[in-house]
Order: sequence, then structure tokens, then C-alpha cells
Amino acid sequence: MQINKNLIADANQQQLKKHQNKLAIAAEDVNDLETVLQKLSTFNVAIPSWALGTGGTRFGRFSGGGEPRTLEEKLEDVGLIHALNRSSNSISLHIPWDIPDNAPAIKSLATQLGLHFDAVNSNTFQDQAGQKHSYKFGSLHHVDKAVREQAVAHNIEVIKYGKDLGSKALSVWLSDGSNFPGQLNFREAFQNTLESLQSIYSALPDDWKVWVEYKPYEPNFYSTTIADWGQSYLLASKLGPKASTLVDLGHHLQGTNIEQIVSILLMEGKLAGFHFNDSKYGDDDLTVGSVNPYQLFLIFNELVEGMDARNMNHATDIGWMIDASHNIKDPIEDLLQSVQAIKIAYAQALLVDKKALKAAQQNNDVGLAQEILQQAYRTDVRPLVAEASLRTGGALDPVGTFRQLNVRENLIKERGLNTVATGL
Ligand code: RM4
Ligand code: MN
Ligand code: MN
Repeated sequence: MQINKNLIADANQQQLKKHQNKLAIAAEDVNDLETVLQKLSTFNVAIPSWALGTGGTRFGRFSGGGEPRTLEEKLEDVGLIHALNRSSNSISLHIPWDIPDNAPAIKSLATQLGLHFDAVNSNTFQDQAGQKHSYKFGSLHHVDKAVREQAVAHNIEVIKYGKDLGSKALSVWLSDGSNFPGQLNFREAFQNTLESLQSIYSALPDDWKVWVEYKPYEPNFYSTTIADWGQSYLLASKLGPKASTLVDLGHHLQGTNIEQIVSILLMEGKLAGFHFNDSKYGDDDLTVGSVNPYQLFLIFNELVEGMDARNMNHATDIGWMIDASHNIKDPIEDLLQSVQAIKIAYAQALLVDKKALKAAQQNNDVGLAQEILQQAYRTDVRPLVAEASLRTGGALDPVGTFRQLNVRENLIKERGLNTVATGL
């Protein structure tokens, strides 16, 4: 299914007058409106292929209907998201959930939908049918060399799939760790992981990157072999310039100052990108901005400041991706909400008066520094985000339009009620 552009234009027309009024008011608070709109228009966030179906917990899964049954249908769903928000022009694939049987055909379908392929993800946290060695006790860190070699070979195969589709990065998340004290020798586990990653690194094409994701616990509950940004950074540093650290917002212990981590990684040129989501307690994978939008803004504030300090292109020099799971909401609607939340936080960060903030910091004027940040955070930037979407052919209100056009109902008609997408 594809959305006819005229339907989006019609929906926009109904809201245009109201939007223009709101934009005029919002514009009063923005210094360089055109620059902000231009930056918002070029900003895109990749959609994870594994988040297009209903998620589940270890207790159960409640399917919503009309889920994509194939890789082609997953691309179609991202095409729908992109048609509505014009800010999701790529998909991040997970192998083996998304093996492209016919890469040229998949690539041309993507092109037709205005999409390209973001980072490819390997999966050594599950065993696959017919696999020789089990990952029950880990993969790249495993005590048995044969298991490590199998996991390395899988990652190299993932690179090959990605190459065929035009991806430029491999994203590695390991569930490797231990469940009980004494189970592992930490140093050996780390060294094994490093050696395995070195083998993968040497198989990277010249223009590729490898992104090392960390996570403090789960599915292992005592230790994780790449537990935090320090361990990821250490691996990325030892690997070389093509390796950097991927920050998944849900992969931090409660209270961690993520914005500070982001700032330092950026400074060192080792921030690969993001897996955006939100959480209340752990790796909850909730809709971005649904629980702690202020934290998201503070992260974007560091991103904008840090990227500008290094003359980086906001839109392309960092991997922007969502990694979320939708247990009770419509996946497409949830992803649309996430992208909106990201663009809102980005727009707010663009509004921060950087000069004034710098001066307040130099003068130790703590109160003023807070005022400056919160002035930007409390500005209603939604009309700016809507205008950027309108100018690029998207919907003024992507979520509302998704509902108005009965997209899910049409997908259910097409695909049926009892469809199950691969993923988590
Ligand atoms: C993990 C992690 C990874 C993702 C898997 C599906 O929790 O966040 O990024 O590949 O989920
Ligand atoms: Mn992730
Ligand atoms: Mn996660």
C-alpha cells in the first residue's frame, strides 16, 4: 500500500489556516526561522525493521493486525511513515530476520519509495535453526573459539548483505555476559570480544563503519561484556577509526547523565549514533519523548552544540535511528510519534541562545543558564516541525493523517488480521 500524495495535500488543506496562524505566533520567538526550517527539513531518522510489528514481553504478545509479513511489506510500512512525515527516509535491517533474497529487487523497491538502507544489525543473541554452535553462553566473547568464529562469520555475512543494499555501517549489539558471579573471567571475555571484533573490523569495506552498542544488563543479569560507554569506547579505540560507540537511550542505569556521555563521545569523534527510545525503568523501548522529553531535549542540546563545535552536518554525520518496541500501540503510529518527538527536541535545541548560554557559563550565572535552556525547551516548536513537513510534501499532522486516512484499516484489509512480523 502507498498513500496518494493528494490525500495528504487534502488533509493539509483542511488544517492550513490554523497552522499558518500558529506558525506566525511561533515565528516571533525564532531568530533565524528559515535556517531552522531548512535544518528540520533535511533531518531524517532511520526506522528499525524489527519495530514494524507488535512487540512483546516474555509474558505475552498481543498482535495488532496488518503487520508486515515480508521484507517488502516492511519497506512499504517505512514508505508510509516517510510519506507522512518526510523524515524517515531509511530502514535499518536486522539479519537473519530480514535476509534479502533478491537484493536488486529490494533495492529498487526502496528507491521507488524514496528510501535507502541504514546500518545493518547482526544477531548473535538468538540461536537459528541448523546453527552448529549455540550462543547460550555468548558469542563474540565465548570461551570456545569455534563459537566465536561462527559469530564472526555471521557478522561478515551481515556486512555482505548490507553491501548489496548500499548500507554503510554494521551495528553490533551483544547479549554476551554472565548471569552469576564467578561465571566469567571479565578480562578474558573482554579480550575475546576485542579479538572477534578485530576480525570483523578487518572485513569492513573501506567506506564502512562498525558501531558498538552497549547495555548494562539483560538478558544477562550479573554482567554484560560491553556494559557501558567506557567499555564500548575502549573497544572502539582499540579497533580504529572506523569503529565508534552507539548510544541506545534505554541502555543506561536509572539516573545516568546520558547528555554528558554524548558530549564527551562527540568531543572524541567516537559517537556513532543513536537508538532512540524512552524508558521509565530499564530498556523499556517506549515511544521517544513519552516519559522524559526534557532529557531528550538536553541530549539534543549537547548534540547541536557538540556537532557545531566540530563543524558536523546535523543531518548526516551521525546515525539517527529509533529502537523501540510497541506492545500495545499501533507500530506505525508509535514510530510517527517517536520521529515527531525527536524533531521537536531537535528544534528546541536549535533555539537555544548559544552565545548567551556560553556567557552565563563563563560568569557562573547558574540561574540564567537554566533560564536560557528552559526558554528554548518551553517554546512550542510544533508549528515549525509542521511547516518543515509541509514544505517537503509531508503531512502537517502525521499521526492525525495516518488515522484520518485509515491506513491501518487498509493494511489489515490487504494483509489480514493474523499476520506476524519478524523481530522482537
Ligand atoms: C536490543 C538492542 C539492539 C537491537 C535488539 C533487537 O535490546 O537494543 O539494538 O538490535 O534489541
Ligand atoms: Mn538498540
Ligand atoms: Mn535495547
